[in-house]
Amino acid sequence: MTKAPTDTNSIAQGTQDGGIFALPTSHESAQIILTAVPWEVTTSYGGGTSLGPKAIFNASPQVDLFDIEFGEPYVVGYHLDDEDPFFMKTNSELKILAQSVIQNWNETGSLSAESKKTLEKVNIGCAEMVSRVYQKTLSVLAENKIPGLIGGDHSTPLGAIKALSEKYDGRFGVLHIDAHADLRLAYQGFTHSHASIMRNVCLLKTAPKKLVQVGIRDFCKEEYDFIKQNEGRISTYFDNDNKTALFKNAGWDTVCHRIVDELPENVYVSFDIDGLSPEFCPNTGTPVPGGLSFEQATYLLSVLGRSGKKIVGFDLNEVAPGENGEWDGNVGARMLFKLCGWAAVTNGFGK
Ligand SMILES: [Mn+2]
Repeated sequence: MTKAPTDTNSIAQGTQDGGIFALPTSHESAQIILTAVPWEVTTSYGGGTSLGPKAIFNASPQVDLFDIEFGEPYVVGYHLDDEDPFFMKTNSELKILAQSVIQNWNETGSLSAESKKTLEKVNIGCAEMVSRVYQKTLSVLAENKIPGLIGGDHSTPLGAIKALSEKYDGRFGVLHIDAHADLRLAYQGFTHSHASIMRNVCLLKTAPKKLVQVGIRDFCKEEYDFIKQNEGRISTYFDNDNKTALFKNAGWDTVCHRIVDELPENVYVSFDIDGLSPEFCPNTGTPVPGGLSFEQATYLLSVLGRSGKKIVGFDLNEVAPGENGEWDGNVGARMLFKLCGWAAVTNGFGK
């Protein structure tokens, strides 16, 4: 079932006086700048990820600021910028159009002339979202701050990764934690589908030189073949292989070091919450059994954080609160705090 998002849920209408994690920060003083992109236009299954940023924000004051793994790097400031109203407004408009395209396709197996026009309109709107995220990320990077994005569905970080690709001339890697390979070419006709994000990353003019995927357990033959054709450039740690290693008594520490060793010096982390076991994200758009435990994911981040490599940016996406879902936001806020913390530590902030 897909719920139509409303435009009455922007973070600006949150109930708290403080910022995210109840930190009294400002854009000027903070070293990590978070951008909310409440967007789920091409969501194909469950809806609600456009409400993810608000759910994470609302749950965030619960997170204790002292962290046993990295102490108190939050003192460098994690600031959530005011939301660009374009995202929520356009998301509401385009999601209805995208659903009509999906419905036409599902019912007839092809697209009518009218649906093709609608599809074109959706694709143009999605390209505008990517462009806004790109411009925003460029401006954060120009201030020598670390960009973090809160989705929305997984189509949202493309513009951020594009900005980093240009800054580093492709000399960085993407650590992609997800249930899905997200390597589909224009899924359901949508150029900027959530299911195409990493394919679109690979298609960037200056693409990151390495993509390392973890937790992947839902993918089609086309995606599997694409991974095999791009050996060296793409390393996929399928959930099946990771679990087999664990069942045969390899330690998770060993698996994590293998994963992190594949990454270059500079790392962007793209974290789809459905990489975790569904018990940690019951309302996410496309949950899949299996996946990482919360601690396996945070341990992987800690191995990365202690490796001497640098987190140059990150996103957390596909968190959806559901009907009365405080839990998804709670898990999301805690994972976001870990991402912010390791990004701060690996950039030498807060030491
Ligand atoms: Mn996913």
